[in-house]
Order: sequence, then structure tokens, then C-alpha cells
Amino acid sequence: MKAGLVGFGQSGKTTFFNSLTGQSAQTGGGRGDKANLGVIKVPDTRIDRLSGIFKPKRTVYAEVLFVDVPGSRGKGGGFDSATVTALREADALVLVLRGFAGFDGLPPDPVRELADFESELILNDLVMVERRLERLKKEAGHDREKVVLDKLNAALQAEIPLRRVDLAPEEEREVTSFAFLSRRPLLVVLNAAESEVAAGVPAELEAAAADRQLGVMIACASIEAEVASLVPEEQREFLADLGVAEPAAARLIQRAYALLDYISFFTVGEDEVRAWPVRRGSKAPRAAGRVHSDIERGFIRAEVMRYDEFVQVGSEARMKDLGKLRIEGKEYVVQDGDIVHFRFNV
Ligand SMILES: Nc1nc2c(ncn2[C@@H]2O[C@H](COP(=O)(O)OP(=O)(O)OP(=O)(O)O)[C@@H](O)[C@H]2O)c(=O)[nH]1
Ligand SMILES: [Mg+2]
Repeated sequence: MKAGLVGFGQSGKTTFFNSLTGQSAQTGGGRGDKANLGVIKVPDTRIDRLSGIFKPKRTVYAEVLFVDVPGSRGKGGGFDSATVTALREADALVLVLRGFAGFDGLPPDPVRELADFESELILNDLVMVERRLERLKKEAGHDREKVVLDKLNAALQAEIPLRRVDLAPEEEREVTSFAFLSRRPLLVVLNAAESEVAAGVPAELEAAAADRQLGVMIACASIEAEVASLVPEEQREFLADLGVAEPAAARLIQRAYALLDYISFFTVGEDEVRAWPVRRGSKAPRAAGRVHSDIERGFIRAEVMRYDEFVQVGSEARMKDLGKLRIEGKEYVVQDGDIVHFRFNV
């Protein structure tokens, strides 16, 4: 699971990337071509709280892989092929829009940038679909694929990104190998100027994102970078001076994680308190397989507590007495915040 920090050139992607990962990849001027990769812990106050209760030897957070994709330098704002490749490899896209004055004082225009970026995604997909349909004209068979591609073609022609087209699972299977860009879930992040971040997302951008059914948040990459270099007490003071309640990093990571359609279940004990990422909709044996393949193979049952109930009650024994420790079988769909003990036999 890989979240891509994407957008046009010089919007602050690498600055965000550095603040999130603690790396010091090159920003600004001498731009390197290569994408930067970093693994980031997903902050989770529930894990902090459970760790406080169990005082385990190890506390482990869920992790997300972030890739910082350099902006295209194609003429006319088009994506170059390196960008397209990097975008295809990302499972979800975090679009960074420039909200500060650019290098020759170029005023920001995030609403326009959002529209342009979506158009680029759509155009790239349209080219692929048209090419494939052209090809299929000369080949017999492939009827099901053709039906799906016609449907997608119609949407793209109408400038509708593919993430807004409903496909049945069997239709989806026909076209997954295309890795369409406009089908990737997308979160919009306005990289605002230092003086404007406290004011929140401008109404215009809020409306443009809502029109497109996209989530949007505001952050300032240079503030995030500064915050990341300070100790916690200094962080609070620094942010208070700017009128900002909290750094945006935690929220940005959490939203990227949700965008990838992952949830966390927890395992707890004296040795380890741990968050396990699993695809939303996964059943208990699959979730068990995250912990160990033996547990999936020998799965008998899952004993499940709700996080919020557990922290109110405070102990597993009392949860049991209260009948709040549920026994779930193979068909159980694991929920975000479930505390799980797997029973297995190998
Ligand atoms: N004022 C201001 N400048 C910023 C902010 N974020 C980034 N910059 C500056 O904008 C320039 C570009 O930042 P980068 O992080 O390299 O942008 P990028 O999106 O990675 O650029 P490419 O990889 O070339 O596409 C640098 O000079 C940064 O210092 C910000 O929040 N405020
Ligand atoms: Mg960069």
C-alpha cells in the first residue's frame, strides 16, 4: 500500500515528504528526477492509550509507504512518462496544490491547478481506453472487456474521473490491469502560505473539491518542516504564535491511510501492543494472516472487544464478565478499532 504525494512542479511535495519522514530529500531548485520513498508510522491515539494500559515491551503503529513523485516538467503542464509511471504505482494520490507565491512571484491558483490535474488524469486514461478499443476492433472476443471499456470511455469523454464510475466486481476485474489514474482515490491538500494556513480552506477551493466529491485539507509545508525539527514543547509554542492548533502531519497521514481503504485492528498484551493494517472488509482469518500465516491456516475463532468499550471498562476480565468479549467466526468482518485475540490450532 503506497500513497503518492503528487502534483505540479514546485508545489511543496518534497517539503511535505521531508517533514513526514524526517528525511532530507532535495527541495527547490536543482530538482532530482527520482521519486523519494519513505515509510511513515500512522499516528493513533488509541494505540497510545492501549500502550498506557498494558505497558508492553513494544508498541507498534501501522505504517504507510509514501512516495514523493517529482512534478512533471513536460511543456504545457502535461505529465511526462516518469510521472505517469510513478502515479500508476501509487494506490492512492495525495494531491499537493501550491497555495503560496511561486518563484517569480507567480500567484497561486489552486482551484485551477486542481482542475488541470484532474484533466491530466482523465486525459491519460482516455488515451489508454481509446487505444485499447481501437485494438479490440481488430480482434475477436473480449466482449466483456469491450462493454466495460465503452462505459469508461463515455465517462471520460464527459470528463468524469473513473473513481466516480460504479463497477461491479466482475467489471472491475476486466480492467484492473490498466491501473487507470483517475480511478485512484484522491485527497486534496492545499499547501498554503504561512500567513494563510490559520484561515482554513478557502471557500472557493472547498466548493471545487466538493463538486468533485473530493476530500480537502489545508497545511503549510514549510511550517510542518519547521515543526518536525522542534521538540514537543517548542512545537506548541511555535504553532500558537501562528494561530495553528496542531501540526497537520498526523491528520495528513491518517487521511492518506483511510484513502488507501485500510483499517486498523489491535492486538494487545504485556509483550506488545500493536496496530495491524488490513483492507476494509477483510474477514477474521485474513486479518489473522497479517499476524502470522499459521494463525490464518489454523484459525478457530476470534475473541473481539471494541476499543471504546475496553478503555471504559479497563480490563479484559471485566469485559468478559460484562459479556462484552465477543466470539466471532470465519465470516466475521473485522472492524476498525477491534481488539482481537485469535484462537488457532496448527
Ligand atoms: N513559502 C512557502 N514556500 C514553500 C512551501 N513549501 C515549499 N516551499 C518552497 O517551494 C519550493 C518547492 O518546494 P518543493 O518541496 O521542492 O516542491 P516539489 O513539489 O517537491 O517540487 P518538484 O519536485 O520539483 O515538483 C522550495 O523552494 C520550497 O522551499 C510553503 O509552504 N511556503
Ligand atoms: Mg520534489
